[in-house]
Order: sequence, then C-alpha cells, then structure tokens
Amino acid sequence: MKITDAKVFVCSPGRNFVTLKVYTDEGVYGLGDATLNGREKAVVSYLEDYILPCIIGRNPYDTEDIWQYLYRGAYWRRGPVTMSAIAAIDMALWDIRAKCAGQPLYNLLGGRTRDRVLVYCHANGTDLPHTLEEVGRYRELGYRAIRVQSGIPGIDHTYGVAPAGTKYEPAIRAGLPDESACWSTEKYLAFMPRLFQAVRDRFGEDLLLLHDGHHRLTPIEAARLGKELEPFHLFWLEDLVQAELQENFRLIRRHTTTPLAVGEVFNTIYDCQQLISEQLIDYIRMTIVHGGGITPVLKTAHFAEMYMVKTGFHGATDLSPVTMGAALHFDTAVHNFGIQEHMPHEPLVDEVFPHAYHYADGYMYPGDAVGFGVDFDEKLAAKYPYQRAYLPVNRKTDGTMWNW
Ligand code: CS2
Ligand code: MG
Repeated sequence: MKITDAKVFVCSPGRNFVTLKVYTDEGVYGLGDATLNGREKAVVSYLEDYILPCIIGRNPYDTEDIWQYLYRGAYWRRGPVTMSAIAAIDMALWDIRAKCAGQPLYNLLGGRTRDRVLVYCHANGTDLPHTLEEVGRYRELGYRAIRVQSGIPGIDHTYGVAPAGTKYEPAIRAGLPDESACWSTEKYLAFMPRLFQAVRDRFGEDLLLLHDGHHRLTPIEAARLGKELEPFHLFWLEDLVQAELQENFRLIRRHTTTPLAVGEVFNTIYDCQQLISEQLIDYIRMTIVHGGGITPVLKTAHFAEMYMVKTGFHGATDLSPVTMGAALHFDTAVHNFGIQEHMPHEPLVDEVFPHAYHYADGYMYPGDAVGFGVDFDEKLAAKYPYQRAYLPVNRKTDGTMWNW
C-alpha cells in the first residue's frame, strides 16, 4: 500500500482546528489532528511546506520508520509546532492501519483493558456560590470527577472562568491577545482552601475533585497549596508550576501527599522522563496531538506504567474530536490509564467531525467503529474559514508579565 496524497484543512466552526487527511492507493484514508491553539498556521506551514512531500509514496504501515524519519530527519527536534505536525501524520497512519485491519484502534494497541473511560468535566464559577452551583449541575449530569475553578475574590478575571453568562473557551477571537486576566498568588492561595472546604461541605466525600493551577506558582507556593488542600482529598492538582525545570517537583513532592498532574504542554518523553522515573508526579497529561502522535505517546505510557504513573490526557476544546477519538481508544487499551479530560465541543464541531464516541453517566465510550471512529465533513468545514484567535496573556496586579 502507498500514501498517494495528503491535505491540510483549516476550519473554524466556533474555534480553529487543523485537520490532516492522508490518502492511500487502496482508497482508505486516515485523519490526524494538528491543532496548536493560537499558533495554528505555523503547524500548517510545517506540514505543507516541509514534511508532507516526504511521505508521499511511503507505505502507511511503516509508522515507526516514518515517525523516526520525521523526528530525526529534520535535525531540529522537539517543540510544539514540530511535534503537532508529526503527530497528525502518525495519527492518520494509525487510523489507516486500523481501518485496513477492519478493527477499532484499541484492538491494535492492546485490546480492551476496561469497558469505559472515566472522564472529568469543568465546573467554573464566577464566585464561590456560582462555582458550587456549577459543581451541583455537573454532578446531576452524572460526572463523578469534576475539575473546580472559581473566580477569586479581589482578582477581576482569572484562568478557567468565563465572564458571567458565557461558556469558558481558552482562545478568544480578537485583534490581539486579551490582557484582562490578572494574577495575585496571595489572593489565590488564601482562597483555595475555602473553596474546597465549601465543595466538600456541600457535596461530601464522594466526588473526585480536580483543580488546575495553570503554571502560576513557584515550587514552595505549590507545596503550600498541596499541603493545605490535603484534608479535602483531591484527585489531583494540575500544572501548579511551570514545568521546564523538572527538579521543581522534588521540592513540591517533599511537602505534600496531594497527587500531582502535569504535561499538557509537553511534546516528548524528554520533558517528563525525570518526573516519571523519580516518581515526582502521579499523572502524565501529555496527549496524542501535542506529544508527537500515538507512536511516541504509547512508549511514554508504557514507561510511566513501570513507575506507577498514570495517564490523564489533556482534552480541552482546542483538541479536535480527531484527538478525542484517538485518545479514547488509547485510554481503553493502556493498563495505566487514570482519567480523561472531557470538555464537550459545541454541537457544530460535532457536526463537522461526526464521531462514534459518546458520553454517558460519568464515562466515555470510544465506540466500535473501525479506525478511531471520527470523520470529517469537508463541505461543512469549508463554510467556516480560519479566524485569527489568541490565548489570553496574564499579568500580576502590578503589571509584571506572568504565566497565563
Ligand atoms: C487547560 C486548557 O484543559 C486544561 O487543563 O489547561 O484549557 C489549556 O488552557 C488550553 O488547552 C490551552 O490551549
Ligand atoms: Mg490544564
């Protein structure tokens, strides 16, 4: 079998997505997601201008050699643009392989090790009462695991919380990045124990609770947060610090038993090999699209399994249904699956990307369609062309540039 063509589609049914379609001489095609939120066109160029010409004529079954060729062959390795582009190709080739085998992808990754995939949703409130209301609402929808983000008293606008009456969405369509977010570590740290105390008081011990710090603390501040939240038994605290320095986590780990998750911005095993082998984290969040594809992320998951680190894949709305489909098959197959993030797409996105997976009562199901069970409606997608959109930027209350 041969790869005969490959095309990149950029569409914006409410938000931007970059989708790769790889065609073969046997009429079977595969899909890959190449969406890098706020930097979409850089990945399009990397694919179209540099690497797609190199895969035409190759045998799509050669996923390992093609991945190594794209990773090693560029000389310039790693980074989100490169790895998202390579990921899209790798995903599409696995989709083709599974379709040719007439099997759902999970049967090629180890088969089923579970019947259903535990997911967590996002409860976001503008203040404490609103956040409690949102947690209650998601509990009614059947979610067993809920990520809790709240507006912080004294801070106008923070990560993960939408202005009243709107739905939270990471990237905002605007001329330039939104600068209205502002940050005060002191106010945040003072509020977090009150927030989780209130959630436990209202809903009891049963819910699995998660929280995302979005890279804003220093290691010692993160250690304090983990320690002070211990009585509320969180499922995890995510991205408390920026993670370029893996040693950061030694200090945090020394002080707290609250489980730690990190990795949505990681692109290769080298971003987390120390975190995993020193058992400094409990969940690795690097997922298929930004982690270079199924081929390398499978290796990372197997490496993590040896150290009892579980997967907890990133699943925000900026990852397209193509990634979600592939991730759910992966979650079904790997032994050390932990949890999957689920931030449902708008109905229009689901129309552009019809899929076999579904949510029911706190869990997701990958479906039994061949490949990873996601398709792409090119005609409908063409009605929604790319629109420039940025992630917000964040400053401290005194104007210092900080991590968003
Ligand atoms: C977040 C994301 O889902 C998460 O845990 O950290 O919303 C993240 O901010 C976006 O994916 C950025 O594109
Ligand atoms: Mg996150």
